[in-house]
Amino acid sequence: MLFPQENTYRELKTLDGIWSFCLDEKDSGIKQGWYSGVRENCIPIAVPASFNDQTQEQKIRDYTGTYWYYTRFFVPQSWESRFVWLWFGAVHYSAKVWVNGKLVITNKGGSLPFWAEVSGKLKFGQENLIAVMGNNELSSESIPPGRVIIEDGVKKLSQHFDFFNYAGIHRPVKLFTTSKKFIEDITIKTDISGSAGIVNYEFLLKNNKGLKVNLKILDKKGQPVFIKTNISTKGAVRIENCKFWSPKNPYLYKFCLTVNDRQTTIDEYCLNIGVRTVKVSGNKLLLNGKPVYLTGCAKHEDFHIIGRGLNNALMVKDFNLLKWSNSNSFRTSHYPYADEIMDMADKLGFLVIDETPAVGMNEWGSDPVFDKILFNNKMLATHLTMLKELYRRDKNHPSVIIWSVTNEPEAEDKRARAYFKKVSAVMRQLDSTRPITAVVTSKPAYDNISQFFDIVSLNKYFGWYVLPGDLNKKTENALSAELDKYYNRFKKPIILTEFGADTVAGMHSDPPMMFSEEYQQEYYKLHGRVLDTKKYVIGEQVWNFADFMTKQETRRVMGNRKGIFTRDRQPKMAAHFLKQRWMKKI
Ligand code: BDP
Repeated sequence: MLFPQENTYRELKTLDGIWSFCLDEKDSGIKQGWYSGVRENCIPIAVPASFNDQTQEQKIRDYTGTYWYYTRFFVPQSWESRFVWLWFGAVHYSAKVWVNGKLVITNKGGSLPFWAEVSGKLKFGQENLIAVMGNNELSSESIPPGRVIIEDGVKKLSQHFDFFNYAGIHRPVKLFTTSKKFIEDITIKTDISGSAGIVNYEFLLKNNKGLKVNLKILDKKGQPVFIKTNISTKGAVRIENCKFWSPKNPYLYKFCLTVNDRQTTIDEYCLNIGVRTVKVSGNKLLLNGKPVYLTGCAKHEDFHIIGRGLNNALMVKDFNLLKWSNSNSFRTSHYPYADEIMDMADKLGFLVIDETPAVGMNEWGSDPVFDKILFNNKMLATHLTMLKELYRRDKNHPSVIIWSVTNEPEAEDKRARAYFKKVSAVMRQLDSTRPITAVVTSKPAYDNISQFFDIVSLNKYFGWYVLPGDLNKKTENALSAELDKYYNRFKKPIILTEFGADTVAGMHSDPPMMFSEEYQQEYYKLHGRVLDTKKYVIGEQVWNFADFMTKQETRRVMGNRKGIFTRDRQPKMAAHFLKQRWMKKI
């Protein structure tokens, strides 16, 4: 299903707002029929947002387990003859949804949309009830994987990633209509031939008997550059003197299909498309045939009170800060971001490394039991499903230039080889038009997985976790040697996808000491000096865009402080330095 859209043939209602929320600590909700009515002890909670930071209850903040959300909504009588769809942008991690007491959706995966056609369950011209049962437990079969442990009768998560396991209805909830015959999917792949753009398209119609489809491609001013009636489900269009999509000119055309049933138009869908190519050639990453160098940040969906929830003002602010800092790219570390963010990246011309939620696939230190469940077949099956779901959702975004299939798995583990051979093969099968990568942090000689990918993406913390407090030649040499070793072994272009230093804003020290703003700035200057000597390095993305919440640990000061912006989006000294540095790089 395509992202919900409103037009003459599709109506749309948002169900965002204040819902009712209850914990189900004993996991007894289903047995007791909680799906058929709002529980008396439920409290108000905002959607979209994580529930964790909305109350004063520690139990709710730190909750691991099953939870329930409810809302009532009105469905107009006029929708009775239509298909009515219920759409969730994302619910972390798994969810079951009931409409008026009837089960309509079961979903797994906390960061991609899911939906169902619910017309048969609705009361038209009346009030209806949605009940959502969510659960934020992670297991050996989930992506990301995790493990639930019980301490003093309370469930806790053994997690292997460094961000708070925020949960709830994180993204918008929508109700929308289509006719019973409708456009279900569109796939666009673009190419360049001289000054012409080639738009290869394919679309899928639901209940397609006797339908005729017309195509119009419109330029930015709404002028048609291509019109054809009665097109087949697959074809190619040539746009002469095409304006290619790039960060400097993120030109979007509108690809509009209309569906006619005899003489009547019954559906329409307009998709923003950008014509561009991405290729790895030798040591270079080519956008529209020209080398491009990535500047920018790895991010998180994270903010005070709303946790991982989508907030439009925050999204706009973040894009403005990225622009301000002369970032031309970001990585959706460590899970797919909201549809709305991807649309904005298309419009504003950002180059996105789009990452699956496969983070924390390592057993570093804390939980030996976890080691046993790593890389099992069920984990692989979920991982492959996530690749497919991510591809299906983001395949048409010109901003998506690289797929990242994982972050920092245990790449030195022998089991990782076969696992990522399969993962890379499936990703390539899904999409041959974009380079693929796996973000690693292993030692170059023991890396079992980078061989399967087009770009080596490295997370390296010299001057922080390695050689802490040292911003001298020793660190500079160690970083330089590590990059060379990686390049010499794999002979592939490298992106430094993470490097950073925890920095408490307002803390100063001269000479620089760890955690001060001066240290972070000098740390980035040192990295800049090394990166500038490496011809095979095609990009740098600092860790992190902004400070973000993590679980409580001795090494975290109310969260991870490696942001170049604070959690409330104010620049630290290093942000000013990077802004100047990146001005010369883009
Ligand atoms: C990297 C992880 C990232 C962490 C970061 C850190 O990819 O998620 O937040 O380290 O420790 O290894 O700050």
